[in-house]
Amino acid sequence: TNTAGTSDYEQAIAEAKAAIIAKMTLSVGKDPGYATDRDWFVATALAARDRVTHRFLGGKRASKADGKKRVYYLSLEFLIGRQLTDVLYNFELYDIFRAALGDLGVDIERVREAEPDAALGNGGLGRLAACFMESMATLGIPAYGYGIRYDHGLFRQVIKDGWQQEFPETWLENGTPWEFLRSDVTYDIRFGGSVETKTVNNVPRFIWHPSEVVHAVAYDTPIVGWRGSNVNPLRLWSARAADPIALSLFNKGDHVGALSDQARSAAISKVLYPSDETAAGQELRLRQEYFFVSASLQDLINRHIRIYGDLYSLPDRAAIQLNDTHPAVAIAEMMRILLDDHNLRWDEAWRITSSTFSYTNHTLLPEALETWPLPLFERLLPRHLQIIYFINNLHLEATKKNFPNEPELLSSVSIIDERDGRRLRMGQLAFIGSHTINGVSALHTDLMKETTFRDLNRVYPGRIQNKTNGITFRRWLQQSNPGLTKLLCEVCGEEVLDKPELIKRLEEHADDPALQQRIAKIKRANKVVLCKIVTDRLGFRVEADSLFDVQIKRQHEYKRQLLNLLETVALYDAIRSNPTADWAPRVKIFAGKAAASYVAAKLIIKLANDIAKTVNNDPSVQGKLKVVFLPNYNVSLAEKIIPAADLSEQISTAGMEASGTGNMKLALNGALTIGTLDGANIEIKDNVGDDNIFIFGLTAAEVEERKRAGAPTATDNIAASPMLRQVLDAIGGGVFSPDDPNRFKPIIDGLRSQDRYMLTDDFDSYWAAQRRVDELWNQPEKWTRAAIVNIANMAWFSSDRTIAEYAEQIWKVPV
Ligand code: 26Y
Repeated sequence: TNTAGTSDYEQAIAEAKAAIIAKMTLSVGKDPGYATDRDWFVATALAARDRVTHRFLGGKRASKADGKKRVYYLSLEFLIGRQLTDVLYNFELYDIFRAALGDLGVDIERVREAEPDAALGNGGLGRLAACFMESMATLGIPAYGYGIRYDHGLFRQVIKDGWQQEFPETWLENGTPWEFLRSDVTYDIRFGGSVETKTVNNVPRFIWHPSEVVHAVAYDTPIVGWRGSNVNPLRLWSARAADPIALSLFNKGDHVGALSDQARSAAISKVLYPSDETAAGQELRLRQEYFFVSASLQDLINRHIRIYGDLYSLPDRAAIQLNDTHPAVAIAEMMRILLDDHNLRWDEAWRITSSTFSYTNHTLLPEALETWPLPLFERLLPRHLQIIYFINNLHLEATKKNFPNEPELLSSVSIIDERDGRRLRMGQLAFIGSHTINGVSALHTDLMKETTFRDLNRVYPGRIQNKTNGITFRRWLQQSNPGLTKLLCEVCGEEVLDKPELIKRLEEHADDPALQQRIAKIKRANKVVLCKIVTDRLGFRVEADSLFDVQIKRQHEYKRQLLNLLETVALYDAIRSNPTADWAPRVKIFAGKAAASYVAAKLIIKLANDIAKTVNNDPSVQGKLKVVFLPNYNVSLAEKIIPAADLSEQISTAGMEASGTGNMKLALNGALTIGTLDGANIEIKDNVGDDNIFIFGLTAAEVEERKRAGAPTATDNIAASPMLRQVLDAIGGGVFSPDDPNRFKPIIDGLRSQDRYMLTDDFDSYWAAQRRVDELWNQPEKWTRAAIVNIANMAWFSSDRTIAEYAEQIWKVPV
């Protein structure tokens, strides 16, 4: 209680109320009586932002003063989602603001929902960057995220007649209250032209005469760490033409032509490439990559010189992390700046560069490894190509010296792929220019060493490290599952919010029926919320007592949503032919977007929807099986599905999913995993124990062996499985597409001939694992016990642990 006789809590609510009303009136410019949900969101966000800003500026002054090493996280994607709850929750203001809004007659849930998702990413890689930003702020690591401020994030998915349609996403339509425009932080980004060679005092100098200049303008979004400990900027670049309008053209009457330069420049930050795992070889994408890399390096070098005077100490004061190869041109850009702008000697420049950069690899799929056609790269970045040639020559010379009798080695470690049309391999460039390269799960890192980077690992041994991914528990547990969080605080102590390892205490009570009932009740409440979303969006009901079996992730063949659909059809048949057996009543829930140009993945979405239509309208499986495809999967929808899930589908072909992070979010929220021994599933299994996870299918080594041997073939597999044969016949014969019986023939033909992702090898084992799921589900105490053991053993998957490892072992910054 304070002097005025009100409690601090009441006073905090009164202050929040006054702040929100002031923002509504003075910044939004509305009378609260006429405010929309969106107005309330803006006013609330601005009131919250004021608190952040004080901390933000405070934090910056502090780190400048003590000369700490900074981390720069370069990523073409940051999949942030909504920020209001993140900010309020991490500042421990959520309850106060909820009460303040409540007093004003406004439901905070509705205010929350008025915020559009910042969907500046495709999937796992982008969301990982967002979790990492939050963890770096939480651990007090001075860090900048650098990326692109896309006007349009990942497309909005609409399902029409079962088909995916893509519509532009418009998160910035009405501006965003979170960002600060820094118009004073603007850099010239140059493209094209030619390179002039001069000799000055017997030293060759290279002068780049670009043909085009675009401006990069900074926008900062503050990222708040847990308990407001620290605030770091996410600095996103927006592209502008150097000249906003060609006035002479305009005055001559060419009103559109006068703006064409502006349009061409602004195109760079217009849209996120909606593609993951397939190399998008477009010129615009290379322009995007260089654009944000050049702006970010100019910015961090300016900062370094301002504080430390010269660039020799850069590696001691800056660690630059490349999130996949998308920013790998940074290696060449750093060399260009050091050589051409600062006149450093090559070996000095190379020492600085290669001791500052490190690179994370997120995939080994050949189609996802970025390469650029040499002519395109040369046209856009002629000076950078020269530098890359030089890097490559030195690297090949050294390799030749160290491995004199292995000429084949040279072609495999070269940055230039000479095979079909000469191409630049960005993975090779990133590897050679980095002091450390990391994979994102134990298996993935092992496979890096054995496959894609085997030869580079011989040439530069010891550079590859593992850093198993993690997720921020603030968003994926505390905010998205308040019911479970409350229970964890009670059972494990409040400190669990700061020390996730204390979740382990839950396991002591795994056999306690009272605890089991509470956990089951929390899960059921979360499922009721999801049921309402299903009814609102799809117009039919699902039963909260069914097993919620979820597969939520980008739509990709290697992730094998199709395997899940085959099992769905088999189950549908089996239930109809044996209706009285002990089937666990299930709702199969799918959500995920396919890249707009990915025809095969889009056809699988259609198949899911066609199967859903048939199954959901068949009275003979009522109460036993439902199929749901929730459209427009995004971070916000994930926050609703994950706490409501009972079963987590992680069923990629072993060796293909680098890590997965949805697998971690689901297990942390008490879903049991059905999965292959792939990516981080293996480490989840190691943590939760074999009895609390449903593992099936070939191992990565067995997959390799079968591919090598070419046997058994899909034909052999199908011949050996009557159930699989029946499923393929049904789908291929048009049972789910009577209006177009041949619709799914390409899918079925693909399975019968090639079966690139080995669904036919794993089908029977998957079916058997699903029946083990049924069996456990029918013993609710045992199921809940397993769920408890899962939750209790997930602490290691906190991104705080991951980031602490990066900090200690890669960046060498204190935590
Ligand atoms: C080359 C370009 C078109 C491209 C664009 C985006 C290539 C790849 C990507 C995105 C890849 C991605 O999201 N990878 C995922 O990274 C996660 C975080 O490490 C992993 O958990 C997940 O297994 C992996 O597929």
